Amino acid sequence: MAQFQEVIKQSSLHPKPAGLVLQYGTAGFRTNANQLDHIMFRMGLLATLRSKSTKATIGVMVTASHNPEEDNGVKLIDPMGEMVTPAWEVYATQLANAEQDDLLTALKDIIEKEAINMNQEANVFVGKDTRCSSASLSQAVLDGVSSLAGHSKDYGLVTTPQLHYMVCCQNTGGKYGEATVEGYYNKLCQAFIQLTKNASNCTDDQKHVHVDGANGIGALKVREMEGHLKKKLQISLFNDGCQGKLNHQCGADFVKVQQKPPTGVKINPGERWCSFDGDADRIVYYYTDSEGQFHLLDGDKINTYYIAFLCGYTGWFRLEDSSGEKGQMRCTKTGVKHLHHAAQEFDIGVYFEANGHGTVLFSKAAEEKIQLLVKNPNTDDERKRAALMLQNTINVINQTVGDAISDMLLIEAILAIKGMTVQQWDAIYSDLPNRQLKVKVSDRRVIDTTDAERRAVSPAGLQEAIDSLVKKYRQARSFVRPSGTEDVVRVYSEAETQESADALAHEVSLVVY
Ligand code: 16G
Ligand code: ZN
Repeated sequence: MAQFQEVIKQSSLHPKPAGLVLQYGTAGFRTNANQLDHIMFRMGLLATLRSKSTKATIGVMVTASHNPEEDNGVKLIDPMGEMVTPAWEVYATQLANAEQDDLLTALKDIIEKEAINMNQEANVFVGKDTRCSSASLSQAVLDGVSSLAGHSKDYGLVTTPQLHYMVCCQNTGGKYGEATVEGYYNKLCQAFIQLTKNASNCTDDQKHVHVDGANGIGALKVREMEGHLKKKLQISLFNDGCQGKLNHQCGADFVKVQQKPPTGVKINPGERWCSFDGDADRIVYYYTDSEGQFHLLDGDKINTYYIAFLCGYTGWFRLEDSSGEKGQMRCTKTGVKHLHHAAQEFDIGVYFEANGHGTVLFSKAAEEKIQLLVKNPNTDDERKRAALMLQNTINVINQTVGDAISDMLLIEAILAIKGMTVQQWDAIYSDLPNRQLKVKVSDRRVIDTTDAERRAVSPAGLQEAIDSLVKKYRQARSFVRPSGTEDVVRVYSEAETQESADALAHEVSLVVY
């Protein structure tokens, strides 16, 4: 068929190394950049098929997030800006691993299974992070799209959440916003400025945040955005990519896992700091106290802070689930797609991973209710104020996915509105001391878990062994699970003291090994 001639021709320029097998993991393909050219080309093909199948624009983001500079990766974005649906993750793996001569068969297999009309138009948005390898790899994606006669728009350097946002804007006919980076800044920054009008007597210190950009795309985009904030927020940017290496000794993952500030920055007591990861979809906050002690505010602290803030206003609208309950907690497996899915079931769903990835989702019904109250001339002042507060919160938040820039703006706005310091936010509750370790094993897939990855069901005896170790310590818990992004097993432990948490993590890692 003529339509596949171009695929054959182009794919020979992006050949697959024979025998190489890669999996579409928790957040797409991710490995050393020099193994990814054929994967990128093929994800261009797959995104084109997905676009034809959904009759909507699909996104392809070239990034390896918090991984080292040498790595790269790719994630597919579905029409509403969410992560691609699991059935298509399976296709992604099949297409990626088909040997060169079997590529057309694999492609046709998907076309047949999904009954795709190949005459349907296809549109694909492509974005990339600042890695050296991203330029040629995103070109490979574009080649894949064009070889199936799909249309593409190359957004160039954008954060992952920005690309999610563009896809959602495009597919909602502009209702979510304008599908441009400028439109993104305007929407978020205007909402931030509106929100902070509710902050009385904000001091200069309160308006000042220090950002560790992980030497990545987030740093670039914060610089671009700054002017839109009209001096309502002062940002001191560190690790802006001019000198340092991406994610090296800096960034949200480093700070969260090491529980210490980025290397080489001086944090004065009282200063408020945050770190982004390499594609700016995660954020963590921190500060040091007058004794020089480091304090981390991770995804859990952000989550609870958002909930406390929102609860202050939602009471006015009777936003509750059908069972009549005001609030509910759910746990899911690791990975944004699982959390996002669970949060969609609520009028207002707030989700975060401890690593700093999270956002707030508002149901259509909740948004409409809030809008009605804002517009209704009979709404009394107090209600109107609350409704406006929620409306601006909706506009500052990137509902498609966790977004370091958007989360930073909302956190900064809440701190300003509440007149709170980062220390006061931190004091809302205390975390138990905890430790995360990774363990190299010969085959991590032998570990299978249940109960949102909190209990191991195989290998036999593992959970019992963990249980008996946990019993040795006070206020202790420990979980193990295979990583979805690295060839390791993750061990988490917490206990009454740091020494106990460390010892427990160590002992559990010996059992896993
Ligand atoms: C990916 C996920 C993140 C998850 C992490 C776990 C997305 C966008 N990102 O980075 O949510 O926490 O994987 O990795 O889904 P791990 O299984 O190696 O700990
Ligand atoms: Zn990331």
